[in-house]
Amino acid sequence: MSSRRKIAGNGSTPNADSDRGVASDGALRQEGEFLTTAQGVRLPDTDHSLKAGERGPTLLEDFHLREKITHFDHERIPERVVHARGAAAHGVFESYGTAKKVTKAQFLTKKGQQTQVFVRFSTVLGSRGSADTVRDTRGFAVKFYTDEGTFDLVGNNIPVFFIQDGIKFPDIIHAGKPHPDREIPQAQSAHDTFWDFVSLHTEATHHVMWNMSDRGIPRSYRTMEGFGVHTFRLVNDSGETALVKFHWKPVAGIHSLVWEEAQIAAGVDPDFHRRDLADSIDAGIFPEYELGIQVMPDDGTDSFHGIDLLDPTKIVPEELAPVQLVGKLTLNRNPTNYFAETEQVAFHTGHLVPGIEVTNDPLMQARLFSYLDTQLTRLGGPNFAQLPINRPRCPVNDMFRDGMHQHAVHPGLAPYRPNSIDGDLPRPASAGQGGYVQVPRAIEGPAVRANPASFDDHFSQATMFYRSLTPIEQVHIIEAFTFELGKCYEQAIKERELIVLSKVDTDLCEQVAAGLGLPAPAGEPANDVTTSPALSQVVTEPGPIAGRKIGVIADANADLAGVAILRGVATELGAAVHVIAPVGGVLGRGRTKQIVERTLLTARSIEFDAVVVAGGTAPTNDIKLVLLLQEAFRHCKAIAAWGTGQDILEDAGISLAAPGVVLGKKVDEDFTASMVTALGLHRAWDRAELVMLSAV
Ligand code: HDD
Repeated sequence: MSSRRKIAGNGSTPNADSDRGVASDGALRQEGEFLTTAQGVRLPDTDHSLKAGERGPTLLEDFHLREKITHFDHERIPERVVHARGAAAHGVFESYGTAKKVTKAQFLTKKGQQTQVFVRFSTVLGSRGSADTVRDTRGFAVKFYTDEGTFDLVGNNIPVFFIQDGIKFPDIIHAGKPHPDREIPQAQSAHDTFWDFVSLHTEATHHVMWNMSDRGIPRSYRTMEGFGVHTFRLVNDSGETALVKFHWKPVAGIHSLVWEEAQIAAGVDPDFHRRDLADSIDAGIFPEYELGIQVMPDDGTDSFHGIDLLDPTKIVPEELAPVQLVGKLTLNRNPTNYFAETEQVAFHTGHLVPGIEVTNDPLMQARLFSYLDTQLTRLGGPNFAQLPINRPRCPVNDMFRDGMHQHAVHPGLAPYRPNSIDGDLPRPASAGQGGYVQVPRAIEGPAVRANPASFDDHFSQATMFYRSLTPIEQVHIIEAFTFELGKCYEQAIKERELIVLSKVDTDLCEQVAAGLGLPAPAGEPANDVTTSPALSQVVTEPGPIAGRKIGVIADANADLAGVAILRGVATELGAAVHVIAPVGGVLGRGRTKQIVERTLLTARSIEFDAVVVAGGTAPTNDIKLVLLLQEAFRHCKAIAAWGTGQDILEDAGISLAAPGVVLGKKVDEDFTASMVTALGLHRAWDRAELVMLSAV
């Protein structure tokens, strides 16, 4: 925290070299002790405008007033047309060296090589100020500042996309954004235009299944997968090519919220994911993800086991092409300034380095145009690559000149090639000199607006996804469809979407129809799909608990020594303990002293992965405590109590015999071990039926 507050420079000599404010990473810093104008002139007062007398009108000559207001008037830039709401972090990518056989991209080939990265996570539909936990796809965009130039992997947390051709992108986004008349609903797909579009464009079905699944409401950015979505062409040192899909695997495991939690969080803490990311990094619990690749032969067919690799609505099941791990990403530094870094970072699918090439996927092809284009409006001109966050960390000599916001002072006379004035520099680089030389590929065919026949299969993988999930995950999908379609006004749209679902899975369709009070249409879902167990995110073995939050209810009478032991065990494993008491302050003293970080007024269950009642805590009839415990119980989180804390659980209506409820006489090894296991399992899904989580 404190590092954010540092002010550099002593300000005694405004023009001293050390005080010019240009840092080693090229970023302009605001430094110096004294308040100045933008021109560096020191100011005596910024609270009173220059007036003709104390009660007189303001004078036009007040250059400070005009400069201050003018700058303020222009502080905002257009938000991203999609993915406007985001949070980001700096980090480092370390290569395992295992990708060498498929790519010559240096940042992937050398074992142990470290590359600086900047990662921005986002939702898609909401505006910049919208809530984090809405049901939506999440962006997972990674900028690798490699020695060979910047590589951007602009992916999502869902491995497929709504549409097969980028020409439909404005249409799907128009449909998903708020209705144009009243501009509601914000950051939601639960409205008529979204369901109108996806029921008419059935290629969206597979992506919609993922959105309606738990993947649409991740627990945190730390616990979601990332996917490059498209198939890329990788080229190795010998010029051999392979078709590859990129995956990010979170070390903390893949975990989601439940829908009620997501809804509560959207109101109680709209910054839920943003806060979690920043707090984790501040606490030294660095989010980590392993980069993996699925490698398919580049045999000229652009398909693998009958799956069209150019169709971005299809995955390659991990059982057919295992994900091979090639490196690890660690996010270890929060941005210093949201606007300068997170807002101004500009990703582009065309930011590629030698060894990584694109394919003919028509969605990818359109993206290659859109990302560069959008920055011109968003960042106000063609020189956005000079902004500190976008600046490559390798030599740049592009012969581009001038334009809005030009920061460089270019020497020389001849920004053209060849030239006889500037020593014929800069020179073109051959492939051997690190030049980006595309692998020659034959391109032919008539100019047509048409898809290959293989793109017509809109349902088989949607069926595969649904049938690969566990029953509780399927229940969540049924509930999500029932909720979202239940928010639509147009009967015809609901009926059309039910026809779509009838082609995915009969039971799914019937249950959603029952929830909507509509007849289920008969469909013909594929029966012969092979399931892919890797698609389920329910864990059967306890995973790591780093980054998890445990809320401990206690008061001055509680067994604070027990709280201290629990805190010690949790901290050792990277989890955090927060004491929740009826009122704020400090409990106890000495080695067992506990600072009250939340009161019953400021705490809500959604913040915690587990809630524990400390032995000795006095019973209270505060309804907020009952709500806290019941919510955590209903959301199938680990619940625990020791000693007389068990009575408080019972008083709140918690069944002590329910799965995932950990009880003990005191905080001993058995108790803490059971807690760690319960937390590592993420949820006690066996409890779901008991708590009627499912209305279906
Ligand atoms: Fe996109 C932003 C991911 C299809 C056009 N996209 C954007 C961001 C992510 C993605 C993560 C936010 C980047 C950031 O944090 O700044 N987009 C995807 C994925 C897609 C996809 C995974 C499909 C596989 N996008 C897509 C298409 C188009 C765009 C088909 C247009 C033809 N996307 C944009 C954009 C954005 C953008 C308009 C808005 C802001 C920006 O680019 O910088 O150009």
